Amino acid sequence: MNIVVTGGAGFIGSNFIFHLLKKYPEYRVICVDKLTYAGNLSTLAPIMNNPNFKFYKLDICDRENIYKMFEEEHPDVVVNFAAESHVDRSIEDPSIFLQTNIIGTSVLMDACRKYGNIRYHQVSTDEVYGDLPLDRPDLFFTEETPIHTSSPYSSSKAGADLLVQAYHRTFNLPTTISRCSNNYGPYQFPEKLIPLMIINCLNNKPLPVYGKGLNVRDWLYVEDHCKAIDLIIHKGKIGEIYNVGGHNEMTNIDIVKLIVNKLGKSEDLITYVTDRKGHDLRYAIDPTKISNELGWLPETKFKDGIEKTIDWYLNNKDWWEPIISGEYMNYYEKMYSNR
Ligand code: NAD
Ligand code: TDX
Repeated sequence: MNIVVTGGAGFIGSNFIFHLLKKYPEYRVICVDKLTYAGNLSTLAPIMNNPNFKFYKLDICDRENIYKMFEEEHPDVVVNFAAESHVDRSIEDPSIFLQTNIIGTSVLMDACRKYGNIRYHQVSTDEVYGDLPLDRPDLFFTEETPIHTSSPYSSSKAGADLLVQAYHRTFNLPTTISRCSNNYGPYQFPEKLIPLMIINCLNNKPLPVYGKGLNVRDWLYVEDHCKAIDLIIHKGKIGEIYNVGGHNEMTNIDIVKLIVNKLGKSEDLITYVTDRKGHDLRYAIDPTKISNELGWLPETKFKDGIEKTIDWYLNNKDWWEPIISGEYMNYYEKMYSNR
């Protein structure tokens, strides 16, 4: 089996490639990544010489070269992780989100149609459902929850999801979509909550909590997300959407305090800053469908996953130090100074 994984130099895509190469040594994995600020080739260094792995530095919007890659590689399955993925950046400048997340998705699906109706999986997000109120813990996102987006990021992901459903209905393209909650684990870019807080703690820098820190996210260890996608591409029903989440809701402030305490730092580092515009209050996934139909269950408890993640950042400074000393510093200054 030849599997094209787009966005494989990013956080979840790289974890998914490691998962595939380990579990299916007979598969060929072809990674396509533009290497934006969020893509990191050093993540893939240990597998670059694996004969079952190939890397293409390529933009998913580049139709001509995407078609060439399909002609060379004959994929059986395409799993699309490639995206602009950070909500705060989408608020600063939405345009690249529309380009990569919507146009890129259509280019990949056109290639799938052109080269033999190839199986296509879209990695989407629970953010397409908008948010839930904080005072209704009985409510969860199901696959039937209407799309109702808040940020340019989530709108672009929702636009892509609608296109995927349209390509399935109109062209009979064999598609599936997964909508997962917040992931955490190794190789996550330090602009996202958990790695940002771990790294700032280690550097004794202020910990910028948006608003009052009471927004709720539903955290899932990245390996559990990878296992869910593995099940969907092998056993999922064509044309379907699967929600993925582990019923692990926490407020942001509780996450930050937990990290501070695990690292033996002072809570005085916590600094409340101006809230994110349009900030979603609560995400909470109902994963009943994927559990009942495909037997998926989250395996890593948050208390173990967060320990593994903190240990990973402690032991892999070589991975993140070059990131935070480069262009990221300009981003950080722009986002957080005088906030
Ligand atoms: P990430 O930002 O860490 O990685 C994205 C990768 O895509 C990077 O390697 C980047 O270089 C690449 N990329 C960006 N634009 C590209 C383009 N035009 N062509 C080719 N490659 C391009 O993101 P992530 O957190 O790993 O998220 C992966 C996917 O999962 C995204 O589609 C995201 O919407 C979705 N998702 C993420 C989470 C989460 O908590 N991180 C949760 C649910 C869904
Ligand atoms: O410095 C911060 N301070 C803070 O309070 C940052 C970076 C975040 N936050 C808050 C905002 C959110 O309520 O923490 C929460 C999590 O923020 P992010 O890590 O930016 O994630 P989120 O906006 O929830 O989106 C993530 O989950 C869904 C991913 O980035 C998306 O790609 C995914 O689709």
